[in-house]
Amino acid sequence: MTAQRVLARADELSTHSAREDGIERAYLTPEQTRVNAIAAAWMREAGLRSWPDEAANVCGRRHIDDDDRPALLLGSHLDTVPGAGRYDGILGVLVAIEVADRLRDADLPFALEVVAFGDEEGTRFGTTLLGSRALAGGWKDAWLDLSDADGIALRDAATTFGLIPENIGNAARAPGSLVGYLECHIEQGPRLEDLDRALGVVTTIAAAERRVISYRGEARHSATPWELRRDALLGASEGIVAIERIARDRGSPATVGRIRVEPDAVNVIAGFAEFSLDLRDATAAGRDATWGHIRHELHRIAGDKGLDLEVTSTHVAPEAPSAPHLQAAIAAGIAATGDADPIELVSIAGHDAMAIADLTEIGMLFVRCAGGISHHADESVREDDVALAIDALEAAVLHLAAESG
Ligand code: HGY
Ligand code: MN
Ligand code: MN
Repeated sequence: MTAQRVLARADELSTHSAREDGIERAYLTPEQTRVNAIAAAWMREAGLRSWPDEAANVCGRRHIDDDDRPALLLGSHLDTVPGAGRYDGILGVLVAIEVADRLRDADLPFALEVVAFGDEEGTRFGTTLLGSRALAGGWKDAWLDLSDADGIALRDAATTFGLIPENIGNAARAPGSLVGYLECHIEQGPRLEDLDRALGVVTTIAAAERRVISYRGEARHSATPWELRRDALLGASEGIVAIERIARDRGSPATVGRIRVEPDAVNVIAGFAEFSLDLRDATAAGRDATWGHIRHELHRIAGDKGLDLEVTSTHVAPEAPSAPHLQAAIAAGIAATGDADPIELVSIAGHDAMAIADLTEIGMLFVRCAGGISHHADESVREDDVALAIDALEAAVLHLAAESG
């Protein structure tokens, strides 16, 4: 029953989108306002007192936890990338609500809270994990000056959303107010499916860095002789192919997802080309070593083609290891569903847990998703896997309760 409800609720949330042709729900948008209200109502139905925090996250705490005991926090995010699937983030919030519902009257040695973060993807303002970093105490007021593709400053988007921009940092939870954070999330990779497992334990979340890289040459007529050209788009193209070669050889996932060219005209040699780079690795050291090789090649290309190279880092996150006792609790939860030898996985995808790791210890439960597909409308999960995920997360909470009882 509850897995069916999770899938039905995911379908309902998917209808709140900025676009007609698919799912897009960014931070501080009217779509987020709507899904936050719905999630808050579902939290209340599950026996939680719910409230919006100063950073547009939705929080919930069991009614019976009307004291100031530290809480075990369960959650994930409700924002999406453009053209998203129905389950990235959303599944984790809905599974957390189901577990809270089942444990609404359970006698636990800690309080139980649920959170729905508002900006895990970071696609609107360029940096990511804004909601979870605010809750973890890492908010930077400088982010208020970030702006989106339409030139809307975060400060103004926050005001329009109903926040007080100067108060966003007050979402910070006191150190010691949490005993840990557990996040259920689709794997966003093919490993569980390849190994025919429904669930997996995350050992660590990969280190990541996002950059904006640009080449500046000279816009010229497309009749310009080759030897007189300083073609920024050609430089960027060669750089992007080099990034793939170097990152692949070194096993560091790298993605160039965006490129912008000026003057962007058919018969004009590009004077300017700017592209994004999302670079990851199981460790920050590995990520940085791969970047060193990439940077060297980008500079070589600039020299060869007479271009000016500029690189700006827009987001950096170290690897986030799961705490051993929380990994053990997740493994015990999976074992309680009948999988006696739970699979351990590194998460190459980033998660809010990376931000929460600055405040408390983290653990993650992965759920099989068809073909490992994510950040795409074809994202899908099986109802029986969702049922196992709810059972496993509930069992993990009870394992922690028994351990710390
Ligand atoms: O980029 C990521 O890995 C996450 O989906 N935000
Ligand atoms: Mn996610
Ligand atoms: Mn995502």
